[in-house]
Amino acid sequence: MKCFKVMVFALFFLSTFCFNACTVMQKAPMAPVIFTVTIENISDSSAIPTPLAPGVWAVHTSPYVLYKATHPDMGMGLEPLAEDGMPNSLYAHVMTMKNVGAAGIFDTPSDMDKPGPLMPGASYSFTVMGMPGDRLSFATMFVQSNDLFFGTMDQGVPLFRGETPISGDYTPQVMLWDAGTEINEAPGKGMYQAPRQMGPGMGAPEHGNVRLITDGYPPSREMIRITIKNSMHTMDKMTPMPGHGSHSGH
Ligand SMILES: [Ca+2]
Repeated sequence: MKCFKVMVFALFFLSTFCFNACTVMQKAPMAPVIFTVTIENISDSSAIPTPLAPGVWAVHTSPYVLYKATHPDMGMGLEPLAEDGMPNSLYAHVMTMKNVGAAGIFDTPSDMDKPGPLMPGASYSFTVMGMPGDRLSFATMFVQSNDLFFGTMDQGVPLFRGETPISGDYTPQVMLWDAGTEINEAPGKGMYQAPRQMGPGMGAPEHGNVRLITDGYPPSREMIRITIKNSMHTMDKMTPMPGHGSHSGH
């Protein structure tokens, strides 16, 4: 009788193991999903109409690749992006980070055929690929400022909920940040702000931290709109990425 019980237990164990093993073996690996990100400048009807500037995006696996709230600028190129709308330095540094799978520059407005600032009414658009666990970060200068930029929350926006890719309006997850590198003047009026200064890098140093900024500025949702749409295309259906300056580690 004891031997019979052992045999029953063994059969139960083996059948359970086999079921689980077969279940795992039958689960196909997930292919990367393509996301189209659109940044619309809707500031023309706000209290401070402003151009936006060419910016940087990154898809990454751990947070804080572009900046971290309450910490100083990491010295990787956020300052020229935030003060002068120059994204190349930040892009070059982000590309070298091990936890960044892909990065790029967005710089060509929807109504233009060459790179330039994003005027009110226009949009930047770019595509990224992501897998579960990936996050998206980007930053673009608020041009009528000394060192302000619109950017994702500092941890980045998770591109999946579980294994489901996100899609929709993600404006609430994009904020107005102060890079903490240059003293602020009144928006749209300062002589050291990009439209009026004599050259890049001008203005009084701030030696502050990257921080959210709200006082004296319209809500972000009145100035910028972010949509992220996924297409469940797999890599073998992928079309070439538009624009320049992107690489992929996936
Ligand atoms: Ca500042």
